[in-house]
Amino acid sequence: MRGSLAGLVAAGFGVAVAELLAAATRPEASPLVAVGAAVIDATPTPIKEFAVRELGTHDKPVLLASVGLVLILLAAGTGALGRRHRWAVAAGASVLGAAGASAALSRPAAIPFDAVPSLLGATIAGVTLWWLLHRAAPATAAPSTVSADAQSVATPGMGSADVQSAATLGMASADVQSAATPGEVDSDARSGAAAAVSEEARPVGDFDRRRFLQAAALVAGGAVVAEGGAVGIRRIRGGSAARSRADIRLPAAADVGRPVPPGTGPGFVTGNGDFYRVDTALTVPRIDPDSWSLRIHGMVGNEMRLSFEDLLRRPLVERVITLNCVSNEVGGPYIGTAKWLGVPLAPLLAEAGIKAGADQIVARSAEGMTIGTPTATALDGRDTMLVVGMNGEPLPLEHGFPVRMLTPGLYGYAGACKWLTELELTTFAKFDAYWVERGWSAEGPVKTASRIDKPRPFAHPAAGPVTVAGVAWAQRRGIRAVEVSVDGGDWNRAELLPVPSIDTWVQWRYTWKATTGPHSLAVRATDATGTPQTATRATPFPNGATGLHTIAVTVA
Ligand SMILES: Nc1nc2c(c(=O)[nH]1)N[C@H]1C(S)=C(S)[C@@H](COP(=O)(O)O)O[C@H]1N2
Ligand SMILES: [Mo]
Repeated sequence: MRGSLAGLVAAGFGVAVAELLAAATRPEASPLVAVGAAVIDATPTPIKEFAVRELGTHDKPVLLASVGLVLILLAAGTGALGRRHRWAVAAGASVLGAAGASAALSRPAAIPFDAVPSLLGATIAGVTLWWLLHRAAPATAAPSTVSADAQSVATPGMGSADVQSAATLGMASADVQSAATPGEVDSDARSGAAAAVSEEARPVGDFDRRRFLQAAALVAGGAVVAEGGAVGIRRIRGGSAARSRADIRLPAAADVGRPVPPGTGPGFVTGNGDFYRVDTALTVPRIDPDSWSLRIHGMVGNEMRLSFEDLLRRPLVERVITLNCVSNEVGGPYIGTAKWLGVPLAPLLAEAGIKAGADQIVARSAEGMTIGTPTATALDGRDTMLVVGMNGEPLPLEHGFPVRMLTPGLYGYAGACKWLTELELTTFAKFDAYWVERGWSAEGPVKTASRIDKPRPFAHPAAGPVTVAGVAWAQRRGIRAVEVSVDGGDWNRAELLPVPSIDTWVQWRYTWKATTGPHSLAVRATDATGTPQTATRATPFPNGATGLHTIAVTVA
């Protein structure tokens, strides 16, 4: 127990100091975040899919808690083993330090310094544990003295005054007996005995429980102070990113495109707070727009570097565009539509001068994501842009502040890098981006799909006319028709509500004459080229789910 406790508080202190140093210098060097991020990157795609599906937005807290649990077990084990074998202290600290440091260094945007918080924290944890175990160790003395002293403790009234007072503190005699038994010094049964006995009268061979607990409490207090400091610094940093975001006055768009037409239903534009979020970032990157810059390099004639100001000085466009995630299951929630404000990418690339053969744009983000986008999609007339505003506000921190990319018609993993810092012109042959390395398709065009939002699955609508409604999407192609089938019967045309462009979802509705009993409702969309959506079920991996969204309802 004593060893495990020492291990826990020592590790807590070391980690807290490491977190404090990281918070004050490079947040990405935090050992917990770095290990968590390394775990995310190393996790096989099917397990990642499972986690996103089963845990949703809780996936990250669950991951961090798991990392914490492993740390707790390692720390307690090291402490317990370290009581007998001091080499275990050095070994445990080395393992933890190496894990944190190598995880931090493995981050794509790492610098050598990122190893320092982990190494320092592990050293502090090791030294602290050594010291605590030293305090927890029995005093050394000749065995004969041990039994003599022990005897006196065990026999109330026949020992020194100190021992007597110890015995009169209400200790059961059994406790005193066991405290007196050499070789049982590790047992928790002696509780209180050593604490009650003064330093001089302390039986040799026992340890000083009070002194140990005081030391452990001191270390635990240090951990709380350091962690509090880390949290405080993070909050100040986060606050300053949020403040600088709040201070930004985005210029008006020079070209506002087609607005959302009248006649769309509620929810056509997704509010920023309701917009789905999918990324691998354990902590939301907090970037100061004043120190942000974008580098355009690789296979270009003129390498460029633009500040946030430079970007805002260029003519901005405003477009309503639907963004969706390749990991979305049939009928799933990872899709949203927003009014985006941004700088068109094509003129920027023209200034940079793309070299022949550069068929891939690799976008890099502040925290090291890489997203590869076909160069053609920036040049074929679609509204591929560097986004600075979302629904009339600066880009929210979670959605890529200060600048993200957006490519209409591509899933997010292939065209929508958040927290953007770099665009490198290269080729698909030369470089695999993050998700492509993990088996996802190099190009990610959105597949035609549709979803029933009303009624909800397993709802109990009343018999009679029931409005069946939802969305369908095929960005870049547009939707020509949506049809609804009841109980596997004929396909009935749904009414389509107006849209601003082919790059947004379409809202549809169909009035169903519902009859009492259980029913299934299915939806299918046909894109504007006349191709119906694929009815065959496919998983999101490797290039987007297919299949018809079908729900069951019981009409009352
Ligand atoms: N830096 C970074 N950008 C990223 C990702 C990421 O993990 N990191 N995920 C991508 C994926 S898979 C999707 S679907 C979209 C989601 O954007 P949103 O969170 O703003 O909805 O961001 C894309 N951009
Ligand atoms: Mo995604």
